[in-house]
Amino acid sequence: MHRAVTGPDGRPVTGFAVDQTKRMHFYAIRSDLTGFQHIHPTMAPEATWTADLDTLAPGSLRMVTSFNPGSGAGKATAFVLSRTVSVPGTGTEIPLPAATKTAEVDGYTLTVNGEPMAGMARPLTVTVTKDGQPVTDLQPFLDAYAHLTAFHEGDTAFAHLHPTTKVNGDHGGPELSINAELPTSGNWRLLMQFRTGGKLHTAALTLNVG
Ligand SMILES: [Cu+2]
Repeated sequence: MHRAVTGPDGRPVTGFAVDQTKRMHFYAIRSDLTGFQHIHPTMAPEATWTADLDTLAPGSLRMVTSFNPGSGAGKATAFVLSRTVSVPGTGTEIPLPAATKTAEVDGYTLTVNGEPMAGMARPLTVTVTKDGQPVTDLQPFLDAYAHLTAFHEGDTAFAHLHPTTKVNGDHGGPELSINAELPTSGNWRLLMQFRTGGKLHTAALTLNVG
């Protein structure tokens, strides 16, 4: 896939600020909030961005990009652009799992505590354990011990949650503090990415926001 970002003057934007170690973050999610992909496109000299997506299942897909122009009118402003694309074929919608406090992935258990409220910044904690023991060897991923992305049920609205835990070497965990600010109430699919032993893991759960 190839695309350019066009500025208010109609010209391609070529200067991008680094945010969480990357100049552009790109996400894809299906309308049923499955099939999450988070990748980092690369920019060619003519300001065209290229991203390699995994194979897409048929159905409706939301694509989201976030970036900070490094100059011009939008300098230092975080932009989120999104569009919906249709992947041809017969797709199956998977019902959204019920809201839970825990998610399992690759032998890890992530427990989310807190009471997120729509439109308010609220603290959440994510605790990472493995075989019942606290995990303390989280490695930095994009300048944090976890990268959390959330998509709203129904309209696939996008939100990004920021860990406030400072990064200091390969020994993050077991508890991560998150500043959760989700704009609307209802169910959000929360994708939690973290790294151990050089491997990236993605845990997911449904978070209910009051
Ligand atoms: Cu990213």
